[in-house]
Amino acid sequence: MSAFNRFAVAIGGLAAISVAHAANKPDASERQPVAIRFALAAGDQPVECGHDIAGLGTGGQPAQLHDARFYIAAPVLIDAAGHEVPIELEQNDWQYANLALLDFENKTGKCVGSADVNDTIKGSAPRGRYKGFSFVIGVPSVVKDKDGKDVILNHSNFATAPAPLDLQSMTWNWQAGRKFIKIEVDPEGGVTRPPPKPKSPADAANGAGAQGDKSGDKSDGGAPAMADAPKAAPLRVNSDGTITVSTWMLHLGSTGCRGDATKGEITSCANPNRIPVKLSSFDSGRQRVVLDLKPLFAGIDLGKDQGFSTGCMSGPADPECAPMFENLGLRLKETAPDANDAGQSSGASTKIFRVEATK
Ligand SMILES: [Cu+2]
Repeated sequence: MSAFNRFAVAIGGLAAISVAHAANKPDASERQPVAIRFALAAGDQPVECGHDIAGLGTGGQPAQLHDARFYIAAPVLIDAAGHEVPIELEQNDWQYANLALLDFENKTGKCVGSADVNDTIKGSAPRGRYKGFSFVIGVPSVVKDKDGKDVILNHSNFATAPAPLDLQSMTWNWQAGRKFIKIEVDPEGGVTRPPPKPKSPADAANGAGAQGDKSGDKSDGGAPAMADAPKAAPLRVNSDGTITVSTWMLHLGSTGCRGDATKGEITSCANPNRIPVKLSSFDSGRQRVVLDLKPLFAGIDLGKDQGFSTGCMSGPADPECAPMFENLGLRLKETAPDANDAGQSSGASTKIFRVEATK
């Protein structure tokens, strides 16, 4: 080890100690800027709107990106001693509190959404050397502001929420909160699926926009009700009664939420569906974090959907959510009745992120 490196490690150790004793916050001169880049790929190919993506899922057909956005929270650097040091995020249109939105769709090709993209989180951390990085996929229910007051993040009204929580397209409904991950692809030839079930009279009575207690609506496999309506017209109706639609959708978010979010009651969700991600070896100066669509869609045939949402919208009964949640590293269902561990990390780390050198 060079003298320079020994010096840097010693400084890193001091920084970690001062954080461990966190009583006095290091002043600005003891902090360093942090920028962590993210990328979207399918194996070793970059994924972009308007370009065919090869090799996703078991069907073998190419697919085009339709949407690709996700929220990360609580970004943390890990030093050589294993201490976790929170990154303080800059506050801007992509970052609020300890939350950031990453956006890889630019509204070209088949991509919907907005022209803006964001692939980097920016902030600062105590000066030091760090060897790892961790974060959570998802939007926290509540964070504390500077005065120790609760700020509701997930279950807030997008129309009055600060950016990046102000996007209707990343919202399910007030009670269920945000879509943590929204990844949609259009496979060549479309997605063939059973026709949607006719609504029961009870559903009809509650109206198309019903919220509140409808979030556990079994007609969508338990996904938050109606938030993804209106459904696009099918590309075609097939002679065997199936329909073919254009887009396979992953919408991950909390389900089984209770409490009246419109009254500011903190809503609790049976299935939080937030994913902890830990990259034990990561150098933000030379590497970036890749969300890899190949492991995300492993074991899934994008050309066929067996029921409920086209794709997986976090519904515990949706057939496509079983392999998808396994790939995400989440438990789709409780391990035993009343175990209350559905929607938590399965204990296996998520397969969808990897680290690669920046070019
Ligand atoms: Cu499905």
